[in-house]
Amino acid sequence: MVERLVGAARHAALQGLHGWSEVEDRDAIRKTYHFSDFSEAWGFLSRIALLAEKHDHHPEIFNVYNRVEIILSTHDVEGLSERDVRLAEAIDELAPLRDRRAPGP
Ligand code: HBI
Repeated sequence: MVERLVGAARHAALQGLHGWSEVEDRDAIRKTYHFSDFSEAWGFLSRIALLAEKHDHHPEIFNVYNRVEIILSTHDVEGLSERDVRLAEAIDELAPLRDRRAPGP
């Protein structure tokens, strides 16, 4: 049973993500990724589609040429859950370096 993320657990989960921010008018998170061109952006989207099926969790996707915005929330709880955090981390692993956390020392 998935639960809505609230309180300290929610705060910690959001702190652990890189480049994701809370959507203003609903309980969801968003991040924009940047690519050289449409083909690269679409390659990323194809990989996200496979990831979404693997996680049984599906993002909202907005694409304009070389830019991809992803919004994550969990329908089942009408808000943010651990499932969104896990998918956000997995999507980041597919992202170009410029949109990822800098590697540690
Ligand atoms: N994707 N974003 C999102 N939120 C869900 O609650 C969700 C999903 N994909 C599949 C899914 N739930 C299934 O577990 C069923 O609830 C349909």
